[in-house]
Amino acid sequence: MTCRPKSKEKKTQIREYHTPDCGLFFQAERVIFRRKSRFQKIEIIHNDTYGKMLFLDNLVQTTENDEFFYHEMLVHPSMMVHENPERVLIIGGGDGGALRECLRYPIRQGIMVEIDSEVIQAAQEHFPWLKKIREDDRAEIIVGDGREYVEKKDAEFDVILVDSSDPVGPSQVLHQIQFYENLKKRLRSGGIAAAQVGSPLYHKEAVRRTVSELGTIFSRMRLYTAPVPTYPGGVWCYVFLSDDREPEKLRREPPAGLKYYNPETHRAAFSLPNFMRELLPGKGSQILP
Ligand code: AG3
Repeated sequence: MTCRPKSKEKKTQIREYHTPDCGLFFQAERVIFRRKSRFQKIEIIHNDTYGKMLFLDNLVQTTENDEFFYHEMLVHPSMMVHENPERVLIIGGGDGGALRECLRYPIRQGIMVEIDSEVIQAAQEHFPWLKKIREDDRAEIIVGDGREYVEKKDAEFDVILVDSSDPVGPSQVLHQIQFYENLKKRLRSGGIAAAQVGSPLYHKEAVRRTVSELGTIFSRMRLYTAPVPTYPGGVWCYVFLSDDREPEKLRREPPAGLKYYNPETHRAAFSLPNFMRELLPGKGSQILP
């Protein structure tokens, strides 16, 4: 089926290049917010297909209509496997989607450390969930550098989630081995961490390097995957990191109201296609028992 463009009228488009010769474009019915912060260009547009969309330096981060794929799969695999997640830390994730998913559980505290206060402000104004999070006493939002936070603070967490941007560019420090060494020190025993690690197609070498390094820090490093329609290549990679937990044992019923995550999508996420097995150290299979 071919689709005709909506109108001949010239509207603003944001184009995200995935390689020098391909990418995705999104037509802005309205530009809702555009500003350069100390760290990056922040834009929120309204697109009739995806709703409100947040871009940082021209890279799609969150859209109202497909954010659930990404956030549910970043958060729930770890939260469902941990025995009793009470304290959760999120590094990055200024739009609040990851924190919102954590607050579906009866946790005691969820802390989000985001470096760019202007991302938080813009998201709070334009994405409905961040306002609600602000009213939840269990949630704490800190404006600060996540890398320094895991290095300097001595707090400990049951689950730590890294919701950074791509493994290339300004977020690169959040994909480096030193960051994960410090992050591990912030995990309580039995703790689990998860992180997004990029596209298996377009960030292949970065994913390969990250998983190989993480395999030296955590005894259990599992690569998993989920579709995210607006991200480059439509398929995204995450890692599940722990010293003693395998991702196969789910400890509770999933919270109500999820749109993507369930025990079957959980299992399926860890079953890797061949080209992704190739990215693993030892190139092994990691099919769950
Ligand atoms: N963090 C991962 C964004 C990766 C998108 N990459 C891209 N469009 N090239 C998303 C933050 C949402 N909480």
